[in-house]
Amino acid sequence: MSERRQSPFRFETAVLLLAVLTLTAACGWSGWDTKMTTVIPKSDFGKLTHGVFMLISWWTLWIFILVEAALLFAVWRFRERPGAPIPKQIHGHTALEISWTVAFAVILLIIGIPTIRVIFKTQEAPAATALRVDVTGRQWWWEFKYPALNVATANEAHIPVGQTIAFHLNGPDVIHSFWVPQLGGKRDVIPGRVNRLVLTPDTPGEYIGQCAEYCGTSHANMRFRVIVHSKEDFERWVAGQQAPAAEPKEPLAQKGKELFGQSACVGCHTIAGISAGVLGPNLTHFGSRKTFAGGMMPSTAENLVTWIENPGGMKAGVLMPNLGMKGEQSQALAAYLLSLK
Ligand code: HEC
Ligand SMILES: [Cu+2]
Repeated sequence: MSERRQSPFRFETAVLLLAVLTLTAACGWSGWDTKMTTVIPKSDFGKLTHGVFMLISWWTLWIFILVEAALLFAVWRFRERPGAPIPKQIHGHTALEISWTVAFAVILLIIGIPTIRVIFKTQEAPAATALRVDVTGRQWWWEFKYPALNVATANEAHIPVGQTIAFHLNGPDVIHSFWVPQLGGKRDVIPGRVNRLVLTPDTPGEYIGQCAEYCGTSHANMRFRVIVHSKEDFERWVAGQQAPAAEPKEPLAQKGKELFGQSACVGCHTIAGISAGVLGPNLTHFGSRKTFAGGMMPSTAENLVTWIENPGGMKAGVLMPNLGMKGEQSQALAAYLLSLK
């Protein structure tokens, strides 16, 4: 053993304490209201699951404090002292044992009953008035279809505030998981089965979603957005999506339209009135979306050119092939796609 005196507060302890203090100081409650938070829910579903989470957190916190306090007290009270006698030795204490067994059984009930209630509540069939959105999780992007509205889009779901939404989740290839931390989830998206997620968003805004079940190379790049609108804004969006594809006005975009119709693009992508491919996202109103490629890339002409010339360079493993488009070809295609508002 070294001669160095061991102080009870070692250097590492001090650093750890400092780190914890810095972290906690940085996050007031508003600091928690981030895009990926689960602790500031913005839907009834999110609030239900958050309620159970907080219930369990508070009970476990109190139990932790109680047990640690008792432990520290015992360590301090019965510490070894020169000349002190050995304390009275006790084996078994029926009353104590019965009472802590009962107390913890009661705590388990307090946690268990609301948990089971929430499990059943969040599995209930949606009301007939719910707006149905069919979600298809694919390697590695999300398709959103609104059967009652005849709207199809990708990676950016739009929904109205205060309206119950029934997401019907389906994945034709492998298992994915639908997760919008502030609104709800995670719910698995499983081939050969339709899972449901029913929620009513209560605050307009843009929420970030992410595939939460490893599904292959670009799993981490399988993001999406849910945009919660006021009723009027939602109706405006729907009207825009139901409109026929825009006719390009600029010569470059017109050239893009021609090229699109003559290329393999039509085999995989739908643009209403031009093509009906289903392997890739519907592009009829591509220009109305802020992002593409699973919510990864801002929809700018520059990004689109890079994508069209080499999709795999932007997104590993991507299922869109490199079709050898170059220079003016890819610029024309990008101009055309962006004109499809
Ligand atoms: C073999 C099928 C296939 C062909 C052919 C194809 N694509 Fe794609 N495309 C896809 C798939 C699959 C995706 C989704 C990729 C991802 O995000 O993981 C995609 C994504 C896109 C996107 C992004 C859409 C979005 O909203 O995220 C654009 C734009 C696009 N393709 C344009 C084109 C153009 C232009 C052509 C022709 C030059 C083309 N594609 C040819 C399958 C194809
Ligand atoms: Cu995934």
